[in-house]
Amino acid sequence: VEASIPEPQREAWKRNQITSFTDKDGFEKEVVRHVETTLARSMFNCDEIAAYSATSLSFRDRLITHWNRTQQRQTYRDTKRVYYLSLEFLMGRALDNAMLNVGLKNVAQGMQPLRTFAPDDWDCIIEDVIKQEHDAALGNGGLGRLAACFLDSLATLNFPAWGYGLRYRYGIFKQEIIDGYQVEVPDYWLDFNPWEFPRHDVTVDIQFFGQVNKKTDGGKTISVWEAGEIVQAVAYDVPIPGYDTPTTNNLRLWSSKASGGEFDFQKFNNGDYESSVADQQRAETISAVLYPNDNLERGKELRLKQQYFWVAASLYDIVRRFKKSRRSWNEFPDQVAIQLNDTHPTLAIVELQRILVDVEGLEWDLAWEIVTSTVKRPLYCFGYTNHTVLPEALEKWPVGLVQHLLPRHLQIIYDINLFFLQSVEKAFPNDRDILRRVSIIEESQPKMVRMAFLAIVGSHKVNGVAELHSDLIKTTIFKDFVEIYGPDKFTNVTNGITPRRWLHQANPRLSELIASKCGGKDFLKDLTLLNQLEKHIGDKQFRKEWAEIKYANKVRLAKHIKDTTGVVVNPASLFDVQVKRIHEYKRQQLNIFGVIHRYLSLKAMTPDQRKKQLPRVSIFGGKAAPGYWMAKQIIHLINSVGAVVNKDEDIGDLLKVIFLEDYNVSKAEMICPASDISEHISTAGTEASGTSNMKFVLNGGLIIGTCDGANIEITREIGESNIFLFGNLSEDVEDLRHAHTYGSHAIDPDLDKVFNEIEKGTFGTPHDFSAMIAAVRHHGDYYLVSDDFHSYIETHQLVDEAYRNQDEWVAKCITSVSRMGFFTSDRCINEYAEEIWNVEPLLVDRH
Ligand code: 7GP
Repeated sequence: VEASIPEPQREAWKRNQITSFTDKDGFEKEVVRHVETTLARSMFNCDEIAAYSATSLSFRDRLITHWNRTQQRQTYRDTKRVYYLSLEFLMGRALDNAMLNVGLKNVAQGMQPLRTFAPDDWDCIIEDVIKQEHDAALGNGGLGRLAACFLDSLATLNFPAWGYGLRYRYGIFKQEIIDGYQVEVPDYWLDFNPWEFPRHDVTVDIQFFGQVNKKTDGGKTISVWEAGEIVQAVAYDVPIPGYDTPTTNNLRLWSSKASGGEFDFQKFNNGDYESSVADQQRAETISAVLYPNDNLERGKELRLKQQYFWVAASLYDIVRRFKKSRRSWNEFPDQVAIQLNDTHPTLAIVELQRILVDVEGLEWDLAWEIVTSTVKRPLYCFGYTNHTVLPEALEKWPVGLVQHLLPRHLQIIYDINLFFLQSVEKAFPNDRDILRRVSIIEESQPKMVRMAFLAIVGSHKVNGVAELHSDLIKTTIFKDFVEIYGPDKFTNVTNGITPRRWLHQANPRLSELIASKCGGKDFLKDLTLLNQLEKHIGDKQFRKEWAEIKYANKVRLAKHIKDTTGVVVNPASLFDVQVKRIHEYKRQQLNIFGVIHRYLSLKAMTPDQRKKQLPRVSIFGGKAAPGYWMAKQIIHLINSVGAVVNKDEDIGDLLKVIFLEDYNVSKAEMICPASDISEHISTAGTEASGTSNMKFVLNGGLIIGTCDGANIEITREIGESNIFLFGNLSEDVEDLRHAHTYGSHAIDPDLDKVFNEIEKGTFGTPHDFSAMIAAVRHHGDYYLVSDDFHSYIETHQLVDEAYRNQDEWVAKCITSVSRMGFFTSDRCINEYAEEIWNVEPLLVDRH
């Protein structure tokens, strides 16, 4: 590449090359420069925000040079790249991560210049600066956070990889709790965001609506899609630094804008002011908000528009990059691996086929061989990851809506389906029903496009996210496809988390202690090295330090609880945590019913008996989708129980019930290290994997859980004696549900007492909670709350007993951490790279 630049220019660039800071002095100089010149402030008005801004800009400068070099290197070598398409990237804060990954957090510690510039009463320390940053909350829950962990691992392992997503103006809403109820407040996060780079020169025109016309061109009939509306996609790039490597990958987020400028001046000049603004606003609406549903699909037109807008812009970009290499089309799967994060980007399959056939003029069959990577083996183009078996989350779009919005795509979907069904018919000539079952078009009223089926037909590999989940998709929702394609198309990649953020950043003291026993920080890049901890379990001093760190983390959380809720909790209590999206299948209702049971038991005791009880703090957190009424009732019940229990003088410290407002990534970083036991208690077979279970164990907490998702593999790794499992098994769920519906459904007597207490009005107006109770008593108890209640309560008693023996408890925690190596997202990415993408790492030289 360099050779194309004339010698004198090249020399001038080299001579003037930017040198990044490497020490405290260099860093402080940069901070002062940014405060003065970039922010146009002085030492007299340098507040916390300015300190954050200048620190970020200084680290950002460092990242940019690495980022540029990484991109140049990847372009020059032109090896296969991974494109991770995800509607959600739940990134959290960037500054701390950038400092740690670059390896220079120490130079920022102390912040000498800002300390001097700041007012006397402000003790400027780096932790306060970090807290100024607004979370980048472009996601709902597990699916979006997984994408963020994967980006961290892709960069750390030096894979040439890009993320593609949407730049929502509003991320997931901010949750406030008012009078015990959730209230949603918009999350405007873009006020000052130093981590994104607008690329006003990288734009794509995206079309919608209109009609398809046939034209003949040299004896060939081609389809021409005449647009009804055109919207412009503008790229915003976010650098993704790897840990301890110069590799800095790119996350490209698309923002929507009216095509052809701000607004239609013609209309404006003709006096049609309202309509000129309306067009602009309609265009900008596409990337305006993240849909706030987790594990639920609502089938809204704007959502489909978002999907196509993002997919079309990303594919245009990918194809443009591929075409620069002047290779032949059948090398496309050799250069490009596209991972579909759930079915949201499935239209990418259709869009690529459209580009190849309509725009590039390829024959249908050749184009389809390229799309499905059957053109030459083993080359992989599309891979599809499924994240849920919940029927309400499986995406389906009405045929009429697709026809209206994307007329040409509907034709292509019908053709893909036709050829697919013909091949199925050939393979299963005696099975008429299979065609109905596997058709991409569901013959319902109205007809629907089944996105998961389209994703399977167009992908080379389909994976689930934990062993049980991957087995379940093969035996339930995608069973017929295993028959059709054989089992090899389906695989498992158990989820993982990045230890950089979820151990080193969230729990720096524990990370240091571990490093001192594991021969340094290498475990952050090879998490299996944690196994060296096990030989130190007998070391009393080590166990003591371990316990001290946990206690300090609990003190920090207790302070946050006091500051935000006013409730004082004793850090010596057992901290019992359930933080995740609120959902009936995740069963926060089971947890709060269990808490009520504990409260009633305590109330029934004599003061002497009470003295022998173990104090507990039950901590909840999580957002409910704004339209999910039952989830909101669950939040209300938790807060109502807290309001009664927390001021009950008979109870005191023995039980506190806390609901933490606005759970998000940065709060998770504070909460995970402070947990003694965390709850992962979904109805067996419903939680695809779960990833917070991994975060809690990695931070030295134990878990209580069902035999579901990754809990099963965590148990296998850490040993059955280090986890508190309870409840019915996935294989029995169907029979139990059937028995509820058709047999007499006797409810657990202890749970019945809990319900009676709620109905007596102990926790406020009973009517507020009647639907929650009725779901169990009268509507079939779909989530098996009653079936699992007894086992749940008993297992919590085992937790109490185990916690009394602190020495053994700490030993269990250390043993568990030492065996968590498998759950790093680095292992996931290596598995994807090998089995699904067929890509190799590419090293970038250090400067
Ligand atoms: C989640 C699953 O519920 C969770 O079990 C898993 O750990 C996570 O994905 C990452 O694989 N699913 C979603 O967040 C979701 O919205 C519907 O799935 C598409």
